[in-house]
Amino acid sequence: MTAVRTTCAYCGVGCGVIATPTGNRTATIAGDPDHPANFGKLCSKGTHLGETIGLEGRLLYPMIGSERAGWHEALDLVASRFAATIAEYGPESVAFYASGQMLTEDYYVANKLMKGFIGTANIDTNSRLCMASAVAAHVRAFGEDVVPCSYNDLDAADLIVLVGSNTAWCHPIVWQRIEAARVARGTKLVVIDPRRTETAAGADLHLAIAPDSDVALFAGLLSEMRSIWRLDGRYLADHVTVPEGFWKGLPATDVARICDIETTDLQTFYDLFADHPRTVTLFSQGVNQSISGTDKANAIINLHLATGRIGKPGAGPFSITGQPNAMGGREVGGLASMLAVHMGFSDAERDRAQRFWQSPTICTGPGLKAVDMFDAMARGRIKAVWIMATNPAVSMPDARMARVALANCPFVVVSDCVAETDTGRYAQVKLPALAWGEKEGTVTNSERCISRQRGFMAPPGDARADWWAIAEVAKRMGFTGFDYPDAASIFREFAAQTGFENDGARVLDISGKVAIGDAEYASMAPFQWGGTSPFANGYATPDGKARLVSVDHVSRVDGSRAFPLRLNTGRYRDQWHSMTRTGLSPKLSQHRREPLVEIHPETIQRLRLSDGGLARVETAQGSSIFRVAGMVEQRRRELFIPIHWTDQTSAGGRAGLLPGQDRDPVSGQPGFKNTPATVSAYKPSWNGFLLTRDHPARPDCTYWTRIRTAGGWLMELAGDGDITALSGLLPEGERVEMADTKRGVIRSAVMKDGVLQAALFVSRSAELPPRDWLVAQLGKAGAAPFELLAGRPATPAPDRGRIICVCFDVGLNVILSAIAEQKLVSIEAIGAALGAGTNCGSCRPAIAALLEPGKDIHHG
Ligand SMILES: Nc1nc2c(c(=O)[nH]1)N[C@H]1C(S)=C(S)[C@@H](COP(=O)(O)OP(=O)(O)OC[C@H]3O[C@@H](n4cnc5c(=O)[nH]c(N)nc54)[C@H](O)[C@@H]3O)O[C@H]1N2
Ligand SMILES: Nc1nc2c(c(=O)[nH]1)N[C@H]1C(S)=C(S)[C@@H](COP(=O)(O)OP(=O)(O)OC[C@H]3O[C@@H](n4cnc5c(=O)[nH]c(N)nc54)[C@H](O)[C@@H]3O)O[C@H]1N2
Ligand code: SF4
Ligand SMILES: [Mo]
Repeated sequence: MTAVRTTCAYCGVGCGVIATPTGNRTATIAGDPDHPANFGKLCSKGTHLGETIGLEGRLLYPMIGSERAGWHEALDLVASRFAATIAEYGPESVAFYASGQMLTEDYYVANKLMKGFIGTANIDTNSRLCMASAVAAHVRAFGEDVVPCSYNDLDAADLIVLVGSNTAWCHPIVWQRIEAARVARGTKLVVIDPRRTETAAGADLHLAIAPDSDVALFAGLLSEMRSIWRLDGRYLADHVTVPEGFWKGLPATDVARICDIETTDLQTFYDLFADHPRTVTLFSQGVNQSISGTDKANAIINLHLATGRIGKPGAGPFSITGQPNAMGGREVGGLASMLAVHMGFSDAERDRAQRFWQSPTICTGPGLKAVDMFDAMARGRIKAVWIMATNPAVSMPDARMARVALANCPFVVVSDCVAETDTGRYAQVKLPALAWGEKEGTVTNSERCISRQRGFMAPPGDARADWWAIAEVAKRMGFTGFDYPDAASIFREFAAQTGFENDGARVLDISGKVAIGDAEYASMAPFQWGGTSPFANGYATPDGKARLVSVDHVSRVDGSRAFPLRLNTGRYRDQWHSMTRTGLSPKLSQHRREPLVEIHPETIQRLRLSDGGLARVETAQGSSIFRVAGMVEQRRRELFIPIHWTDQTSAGGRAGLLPGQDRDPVSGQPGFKNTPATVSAYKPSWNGFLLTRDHPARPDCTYWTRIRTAGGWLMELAGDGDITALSGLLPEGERVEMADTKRGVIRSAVMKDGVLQAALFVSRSAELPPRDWLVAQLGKAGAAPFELLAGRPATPAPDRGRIICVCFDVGLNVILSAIAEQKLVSIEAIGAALGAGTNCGSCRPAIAALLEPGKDIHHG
């Protein structure tokens, strides 16, 4: 079968992928050597896309309640309920909650329907939780939401500053590009992050600043550059408006204290910045997800404007996007705070949009932002909502409140490709969407490069494109202008809108593609809008000048005696959000098997927790149980937890329940990274784990988590009380066991024709056998029953240790002994000896850490 060029399903780097179908829903995946985002490389998530394209767990048919329905019936119901709600309560009583994982074509149709036809701007997206602060900062500084950088600026920079970005894990191919620049031209790297991440570990300088002290840091840096005459007076005079009192408002002293870093480190940062005019400052969620997120982003942009480090090769403030199409959503106008194609809500802009759409009405002003939208549902003001390609019951701040809101909303529609999600449980109607590898359309990556996602598999069941479902509902609501035969026709209309009465006022203009034919769309190569210097002809303000913005450098997150610690949340290298897709991949599930709460060893001791034990993390919003991991990489009194586990995969590890709804006043983006919290030991009366080939049932115990393995599933379990009922988790079959429930021990294995089907280990002491060998036996014959019950082979093979390289299955101990025995001193030498790190390269930072003497390798 023929190879298809498409774009990766995951992050905003937007790597080109070549997928070659090899059978029924199987494909080989390779990087596209011609794609300008990755030139053939793929990270671990992209590399293992092939493990996620089966039909396990897919939503294949529309569902009304718990009944399978036909599309006609489902669409009629959605249209009639929306129409009836609008008729009775007005357009403001309905909403769409969309996502940066929709394609531009899907997003365009959703935005047009809501803002032009239903007539309210109550369409917001998960980008509110992700990019909204960067968007707001761009608009304040540049007059338009345009990222002024491109990836090739990273190749040309002499200094790269990463702020609140775990690039090595979350944008691995951009990270590899940064590494290449460091090798090629000695580019200096500074990482600003409270945690010593793998990104920070290899940097020239890591500033482990106090949470939310970024504004002080960047305002301080700007003040310093001014006092040592490093501002670009010419650039300021020609291209920048400076508000009154701006310079007076900058803090000059106290910066090291506010940031809680050494003055010498601060000075090193100042010196590096002063000495390297070609600077790129790349930022993501440590900046955006803050109650001062917009000010943080503007503090960074201010610095670049005032030093003239923008619009030149190798220089600029670079907000990197999270989702594959976060940028496309911003372009069409999917945020409630934008109208369409980078226009706001002035009379002229609304009139222009209405004439373009030839729509019966137009929204009057901004709509409800995500948190306000869910709040309005909770209060009964939003009575019908359509959620597309996002899982807010997991990902909203104070997820318990989001669930209360969903439960209170009379009509909830959920479009997803997965049948069972935490959000789907609240839906009256579920609509089956096409998934990656089936859908057709475009995405825009972090550097404004638009590229095609192409299908290479037939749509399964009754799944249909999101744009199609939205257009069908629009037609059923009696609206004209939604007769789209295909994605290409929508793309042409979007392209036309970007150029409509634009006359150079907005940088976003792809109207050159208006007349693109179907064949040309089918073969469209990636292209960047705005070029490498999008503001070359002036900024998108009336006077063509950018604006410095006065920022507030005091963090206002208030703790209390009950919650004296700070809770930070974020991502793991090999999982994607609520794990609906990466969770299907055994390879990707090896990197982290449980949700950990990372805590400094001193804090662990002080709070009498046990490293490797369980602990309950609690905030004013809720609590959840995590596995404790002692990490010297954490600041003291700070906690870090991952966002990936859901009700589908665990009873615990639920990050979403913990952050509050406090948000940035300008962007409305929640402060996910700095929540007052506390943590206490949870000491279960027993611990255990279960291995099964069949999809395991939900156990009834206080703590469990489930992940995929090559042979089935691994579940970690812990709880209180009776353990006898746990044997019920095992399937029927020949059982071999060694149970002494009185003493609190169960060791059982279920065999069929000598093949291990399942195994259960429970212990009232904390002692349990290691998992790796047993995991490898699942679904296989060969191990003797006594070996299985012992949890190890009679002649033990050397323990490989935790898997570091998922591509080649190379364990920690294998690498450590190779380093020691073969005297390996570089990542390259390890690669040559073991293969580790030579495929996707995502584990290279972890391997680098093993080469650092004295490094804590326990969880790293
Ligand atoms: N593996 C993987 N990659 C992903 C994703 C995924 O789910 N998994 N999701 C994608 C998406 S949608 C997004 S938005 C991106 C996010 O990409 P990142 O922003 O890189 O990821 P996060 O882990 O959310 O947070 C980044 C860092 O911000 C730090 N931080 C916290 N508070 C502060 C602070 O006050 N100041 C500073 N300077 N730093 C702080 C955290 O310690 C953390 O290390 O990743 C994308 N890529
Ligand atoms: N505490 C905390 N919370 C956070 C964050 C944090 O750092 N900390 N980060 C925030 C950020 S940056 C983000 S981006 C969000 C992400 O949070 P979510 O958007 O809620 O996470 P996903 O798991 O990516 O949800 C996407 C859903 O869409 C489905 N899907 C995939 N493709 C399609 C498609 O083409 N059509 C349809 N209809 N469905 C599809 C998937 O199966 C999945 O169920 O989380 C936010 N929440
Ligand atoms: S960096 Fe990885 S996840 Fe992101 S687009 Fe590229 S291959 Fe996909
Ligand atoms: Mo995101």
